[in-house]
Amino acid sequence: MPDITVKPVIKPELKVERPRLYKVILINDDYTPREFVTRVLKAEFRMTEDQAHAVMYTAHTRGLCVVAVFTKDIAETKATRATDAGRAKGYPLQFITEPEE
Ligand code: TYC
Repeated sequence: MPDITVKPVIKPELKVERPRLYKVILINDDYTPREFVTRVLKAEFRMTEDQAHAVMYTAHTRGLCVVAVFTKDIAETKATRATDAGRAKGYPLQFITEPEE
């Protein structure tokens, strides 16, 4: 009898997880002009006038509005840049980030 040893070949399981996404949320305030909020949304989040106006108006009437979702780094960078644009003009405009469930 030939001595044959069969070695099991174990294929490593490839587990690739999606990166967790973060929401950028626009917060309403009583001071920042609507037109300025719309302009920041267009510039920082590449929205059309209509999209930006709809997001601004939702935050204005409901208190906040989810602007978009990104990976953590991009969400934080965009929220900071958009908040800083308001601060540069003396407005309390605020964009925050929050992980998606
Ligand atoms: N509430 C502001 C005003 O009446 C406009 C505004 C809208 C400010 C949305 C912030 O996230 C905001 N001038």
